Amino acid sequence: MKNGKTGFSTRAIHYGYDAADHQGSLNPPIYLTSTFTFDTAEAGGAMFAGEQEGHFYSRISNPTLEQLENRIANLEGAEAGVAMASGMGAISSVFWTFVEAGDEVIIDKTLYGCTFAFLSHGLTKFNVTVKPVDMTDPANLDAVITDRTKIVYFETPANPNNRLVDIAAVSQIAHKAGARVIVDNTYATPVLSRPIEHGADIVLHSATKYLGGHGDLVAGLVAGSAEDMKQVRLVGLKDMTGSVMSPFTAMLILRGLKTLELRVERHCQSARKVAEVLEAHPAVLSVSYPGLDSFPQADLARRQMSDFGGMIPFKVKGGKEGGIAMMNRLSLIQRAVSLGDAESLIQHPASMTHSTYTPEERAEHGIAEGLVRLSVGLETAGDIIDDLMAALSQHNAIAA
Ligand code: 4LM
Repeated sequence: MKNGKTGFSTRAIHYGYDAADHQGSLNPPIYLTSTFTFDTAEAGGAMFAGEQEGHFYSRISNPTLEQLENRIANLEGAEAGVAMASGMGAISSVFWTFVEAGDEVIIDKTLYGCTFAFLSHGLTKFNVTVKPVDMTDPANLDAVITDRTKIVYFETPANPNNRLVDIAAVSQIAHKAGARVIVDNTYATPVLSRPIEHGADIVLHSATKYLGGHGDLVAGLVAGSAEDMKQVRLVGLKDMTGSVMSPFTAMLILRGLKTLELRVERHCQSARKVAEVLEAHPAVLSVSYPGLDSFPQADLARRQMSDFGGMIPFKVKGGKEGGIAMMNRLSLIQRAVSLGDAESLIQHPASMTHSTYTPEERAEHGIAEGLVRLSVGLETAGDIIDDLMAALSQHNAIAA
């Protein structure tokens, strides 16, 4: 099982683990230890000097985390991975590794709210120039990129509006200018899209979402070349953020990965049905789902993704008040942020996940005040649809 040539689920279940090395334990043991003993003082010194391989302190590496890091690297088609305490821990650790004062970073206009806040309102305090551009057209990147640009960063599909970025086209432009391409693959997961295969350098995740998959943990993962991941571990993680994942959390994500492909298939199947029903409903103004023919980037979606995910942003009649009233009438679908869980979740980006943008920034970045965002869960699809239809039928009466 070590050649990486078996199918996705086989690798998600087995890659890099041999029970024979662990007294026959079917599942990897959890190494609950902060530190590791040295055979000799010289051996310890050699590890600190990077001259000898081995674990020496769990902020830097731990065998349970290593298991998970190797597995996500394999699933993303990367050489190596690093586990972090949260998606934001992963994002900030990567940026603190590769940028310094005077550098320039180009980001897509649509990003998860706290990512946008970290980059546009945080990193800029340290004399890093952060330029948001609309990367749905790669020509916009070409127009502003310079030899000072160190990182080109985007999500595809983007949170919350599902806009897509052409990874291959953007990577080509970025690489010509000598910049690293970093993709947040939280929405697509490696089941639906593997950005490194399209030319990206680093891929990262909020593993809190689909990878964990059960709404019971907060975690982040990064994958890329062995050299980049060494830097991320020894600079971003070890010294700049200390954003280390707990071994318990690593075990839960290893468990979640076993069913990742199965779960994502079901999320996609149900989301397609829900998106179609929503689009046909008279109280719904618009639905942005990459699997719908009405989706403006449907061709790119088919080229870059094997299916279209479980996230549905949509607008109902009555703007923000209309959306919020509809949310309050739901009973099965839970009002909560986060996504990728077994439970269907709904939230209002402008007042919740994207309240970190100013209203002017939201207007400029295409994040509508009336948008609601549904994360389609693993419940029976008909029950999710019934809940939405019940809420929308009342909505129709009120909106009329
Ligand atoms: C949410 N999202 O949207 P941690 N990257 C993407 C994300 O959606 C998130 C993060 C990174 C939501 C959280 C409340 C595309 C988070 C940040 O939350 O730090 O694991 O990930 O509902």
